[in-house]
Amino acid sequence: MLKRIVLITGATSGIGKATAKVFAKKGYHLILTGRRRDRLKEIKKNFEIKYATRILTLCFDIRNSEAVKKAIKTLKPGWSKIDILINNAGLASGLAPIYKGDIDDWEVMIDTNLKGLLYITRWVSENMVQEGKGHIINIGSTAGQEVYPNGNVYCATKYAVGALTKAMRLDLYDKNIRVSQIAPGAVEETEFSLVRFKGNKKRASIYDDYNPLRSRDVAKVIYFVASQPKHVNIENILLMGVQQASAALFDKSGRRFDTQLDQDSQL
Ligand code: NDP
Ligand code: 8X3
Repeated sequence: MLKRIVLITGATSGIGKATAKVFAKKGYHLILTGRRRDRLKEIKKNFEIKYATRILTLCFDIRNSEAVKKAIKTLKPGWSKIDILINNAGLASGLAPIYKGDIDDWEVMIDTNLKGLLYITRWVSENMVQEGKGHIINIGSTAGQEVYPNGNVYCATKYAVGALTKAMRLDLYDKNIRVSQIAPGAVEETEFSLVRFKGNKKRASIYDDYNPLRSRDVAKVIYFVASQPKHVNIENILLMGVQQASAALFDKSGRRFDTQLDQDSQL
C-alpha cells in the first residue's frame, strides 16, 4: 500500500515538530518545512532512524511567495501527491497596544500567519483538487475566537485563519477535500513565547504558574482530526488546558498537574 504523505509547515519546533513525531510513529511519510536547515536535518535523521518513515525537508521562508511556489511545484514524483497539509507555521511578534505597536511586527505576523498560509495552500490545494482528495488542517488559536488586550494584530491574523478555514471549506467541500481548524489555547514545549518576546527568557516564562497544553497534546488532536473516516470532516476544534477558560482568563494559582507522571497521555 502506498504510504500517505503529510506536509507540515513550521516543523522545526513546538506543535509542528510534535505533530511530525505523531505522524511518523503512525508510518506516514513527511514533508517538513521551516527556515532552520540544521533543525530540519536533525529531525529527519532522528525520526528516520526511530520510525518507519521517510522524510523530505524543504527549507524556505513561508513569506516568500516564489520560494513556496517553487518548493511545491518542483516536488518529485513520490512526494507530489500530498494527502494532508498542516498549516502550522506562525508566530506572534510583540504584545503592545495598537497606539504603540511596531509596524515591522505587524508585517511579520500578517506575512507569516496569513499570507504564508495562503501561498502554500494555493499550490497544494490545486494538486489536491487534481487528485480528487486531500485534507487541509489549519492551526488557529483561542486568539482567533476572542481578542485579548494588546493581542490586536496577532489575534486578527488568527481570526483570519478561522475565516479562511470556512472559506476553503466552501470552495473544497465538493472536491472531496476536507478542511479543518484546530484552535489551541496556550501551549508550552514550543518557542512561541520566546519568539513573541524576541528572546527575552524572563518575559517569555509565562507558563510557570499554571499548566497550559503541551505541544504533544495538540499533536494528538491534529492526528485525531486527520484519522477520522473519509466521510467525516471535523471543521473546528477549540482546546485549552484546564486552567485556561478563555483567551485571557487563566487560573494562575500554580501548576496543578504533574505532567511527568501523566502516563495516560504519553504518545
Ligand atoms: P514555535 O515557535 O515553536 O514554532 C513555530 C514554527 O513556525 C517554527 O517551526 C518556525 O520555523 C515556523 N515559522 C515561523 N516563521 C516562519 C517563516 N517565516 N517561514 C517558515 N516557517 C516559519 O511555536 P508554536 O509551535 O507554538 O506555533 C505553531 C503554530 O501554533 C503557530 O501558528 C501559532 O500561532 C499557533 N499557536 C500556538 C500557541 C501557543 O501557545 N504556543 C497557541 C495557539 C496557536 P523556523 O523558525 O525554523 O522557520
Ligand atoms: C497563541 C496563544 O494566548 O498567546 O495563539 O494568543 S495566545
